[in-house]
Amino acid sequence: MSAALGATMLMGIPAFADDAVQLRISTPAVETDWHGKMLVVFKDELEELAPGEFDVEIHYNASLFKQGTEPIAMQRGNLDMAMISAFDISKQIPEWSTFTAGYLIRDPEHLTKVFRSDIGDEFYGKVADQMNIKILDVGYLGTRQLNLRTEQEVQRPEDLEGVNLRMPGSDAWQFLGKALGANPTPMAFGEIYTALQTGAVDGQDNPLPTVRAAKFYEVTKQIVKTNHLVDAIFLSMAKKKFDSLTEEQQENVLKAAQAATAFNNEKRIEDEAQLEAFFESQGLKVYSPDLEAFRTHVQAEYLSSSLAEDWIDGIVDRVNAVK
Ligand code: KDO
Repeated sequence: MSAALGATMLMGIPAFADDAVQLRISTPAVETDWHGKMLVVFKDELEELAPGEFDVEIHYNASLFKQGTEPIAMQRGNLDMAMISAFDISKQIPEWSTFTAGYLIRDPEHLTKVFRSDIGDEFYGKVADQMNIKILDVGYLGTRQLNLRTEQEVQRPEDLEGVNLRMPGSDAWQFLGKALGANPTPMAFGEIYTALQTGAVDGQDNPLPTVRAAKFYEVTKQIVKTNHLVDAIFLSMAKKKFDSLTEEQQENVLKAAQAATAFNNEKRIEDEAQLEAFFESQGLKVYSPDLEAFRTHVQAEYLSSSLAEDWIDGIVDRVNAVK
């Protein structure tokens, strides 16, 4: 033990061993959103399971890597961990765009069951083999809803014609915006608030807990509960890093990841059930549109798209069959 470490321990201040494994995590999330807090749970849980063995550093607000560049940063050995989306993965493994499709996954329970089934094993295996990224667990990011600064009521996809809807910057995200009937505009998460405030965009889509955590309700007038995507976030580690851990450390990392996603999922589901009242108290209109019209339109757009050409035969039926 080094003299410095010995001295710090004597003072009762937790210290990391000289050889603690550094885990740097980068995320565009704000610290107060549930998946932001989920990373703290991961860190604390790991510290409890393996005191002093890991030095977890969390970087919020895309301060370390730009949104969407995390997989490449992990692949290049510049980043240890991130929460990546099916959209990020589909850039490198096209069949993953299956999980970017609107109205496929039914609810958070279905999401967890799908990824803890043989479908998850198969799709995670591809990410490990083709991207050198180890998915530790799936978390529920929430069900995406439309959140607009305009006042015109939206009941059907036609009502979104000409509406400039901010969507994250990748083809698969832009496709989702188009499939909803809107005019999608690519933009990083960190730029949304100002864009809504200045009118550079007419709206954005995100799950309700994120609309609150990022304060988008301050600069918008309505929430249209389209439920268009039951969205996932995959807590992941560079495979090289994961493989460098001892078997016991790997087990502890996986346990900590599961505790973290369980915390996130529980809080998020609880919040989604009660946030409507909060937004109304802030003066927003919150309502359900013609869901059948949205579902039919979006599903037809996906099934006839070039994205679906890359989907594995029978995957939609397999996902639907998970009960
Ligand atoms: C967003 O940019 O709208 C999004 O919700 C996309 C997700 O995949 C994820 O990157 C998320 O932002 C960030 O974690 C910020 O909450």
